[in-house]
Amino acid sequence: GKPTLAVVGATGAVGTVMLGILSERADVWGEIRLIASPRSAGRKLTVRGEQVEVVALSEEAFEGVDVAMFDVPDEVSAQWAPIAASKGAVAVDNSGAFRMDPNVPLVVPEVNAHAARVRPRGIISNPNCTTLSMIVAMGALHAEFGLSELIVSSYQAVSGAGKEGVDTLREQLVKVAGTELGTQPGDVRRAVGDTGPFPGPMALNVVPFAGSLKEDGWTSEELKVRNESRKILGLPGLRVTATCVRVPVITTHSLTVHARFENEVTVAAAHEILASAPGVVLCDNPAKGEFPTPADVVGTDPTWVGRVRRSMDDPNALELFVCGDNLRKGAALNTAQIAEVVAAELTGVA
Ligand code: 11C
Repeated sequence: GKPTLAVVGATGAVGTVMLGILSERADVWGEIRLIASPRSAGRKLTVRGEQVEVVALSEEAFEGVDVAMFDVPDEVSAQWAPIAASKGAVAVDNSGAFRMDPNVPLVVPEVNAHAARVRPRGIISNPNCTTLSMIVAMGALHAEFGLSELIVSSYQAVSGAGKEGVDTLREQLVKVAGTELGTQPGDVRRAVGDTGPFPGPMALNVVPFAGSLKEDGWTSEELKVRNESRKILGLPGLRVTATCVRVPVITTHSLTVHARFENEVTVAAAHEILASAPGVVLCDNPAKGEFPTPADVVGTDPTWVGRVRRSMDDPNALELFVCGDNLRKGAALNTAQIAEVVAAELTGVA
């Protein structure tokens, strides 16, 4: 029969998008069991057009489960993904708890689907949404030109910080709408008051900080982009520098990328690769005002690439602007794709 899927964290920002994605994609699943904290148990959510009652997270909840997706905080995954695995499920985890564990593959199906087969702990990790928003395009260019360095800046949406992030921006936008704020130092900060999960106002502003502070002034988010890109691409020595910035966008992360390659590149060759790469849409006609923006990309599945230029001072380097929906490809969609790779393996289709 078809494998049983568990969705752990079904009521969160990513879980909510996941239920929509599971309802839209080719249906490879038998039972879909929805699991959340005891607080949410008993709620009914719609998936595949049917009402399903949420059950509380417990060991018994994993009985008979073949694949368990986790969209929960790091500490919840750290505790429960190994329990799901011990019950015989393959855990597909979207937290940061296992991504850099050498015994846990970090998978983006368009780039390294083969890695999903070797999972000594019974756990597969899903990358961070910022890494995911560019890595499909970078993997395609790497396969052709051989990547040697990435220098990126992110423009990250507030939904990366969950529902609390979205609520915070929406409340702040109401407070600044129709005012003349944004002309004096601190006027926006005073008007919005509580900055919620962000270290500065998000309305009428950009904030050069995402995640938590780590060594030497880097943020967790910047280190994740570096470490995860290296692991997914199989390039442990890749030079990567990231500066992560939060912007007043609800959903869809964007990045500017300076990508340096082993070989000389041309825009024409890059266009050809990006236009034919699975999971990538090339949208690059600036003369007609055509380039990706979060407002146009949100709610779509692919990685969108535009503004492709060859560096004026380096024939081996490209400059690009990339957008990807951080809740879809950046989280739920990639997790669903990994789970489908596992389902195909379990049912002997792959
Ligand atoms: C953000 N990328 O935009 C983060 C959220 O490692 O999965 C996801 C953190 C993670 O705030």
